[in-house]
Amino acid sequence: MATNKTFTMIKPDAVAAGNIGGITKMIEEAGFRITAMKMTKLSSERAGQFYAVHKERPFYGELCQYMSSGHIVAMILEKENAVADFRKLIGATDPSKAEAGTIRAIYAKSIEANAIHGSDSDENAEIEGSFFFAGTEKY
Ligand code: RTP
Ligand code: MG
Repeated sequence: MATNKTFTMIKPDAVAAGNIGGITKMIEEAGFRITAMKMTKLSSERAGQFYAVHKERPFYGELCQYMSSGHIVAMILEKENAVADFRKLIGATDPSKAEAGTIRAIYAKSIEANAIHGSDSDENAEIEGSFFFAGTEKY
């Protein structure tokens, strides 16, 4: 059954470019409610744990390096049909293929430095939210 929560992370390229405000504005205007929010940094090891599903992929090493290159902003979001609606709002992984008006079409720099993450299932939204937020931080 679909839940109403998803997890997102504004990636280092977008934080460094000063786009936290622009991106969170788009998220809120699309009807998502931010219920937990944290600015932090990932070590390369923790970035590797977060993206462990990609550990056999050729881009894994670079991805870990990139994701630990600067601050990120982690958020838990609520909305009906949150996971699917949020993936639609962020657009395709490769910004050159992302639909106009999506967050990646507007803010991503490349297929790797693509501004934002969005969970791909309800199960992963729960796992990823718990990766960053303790139970008492998730209201
Ligand atoms: P995400 O998990 O970050 O929301 O992105 P996604 O589902 O759209 O894409 P995924 O296939 O899960 O890839 C995770 C992240 O790895 C980087 N990537 N680099 N160099 C490359 O070919 C490549 N492909 C993927 C991106 O940062 C991508 O978002
Ligand atoms: Mg993914």
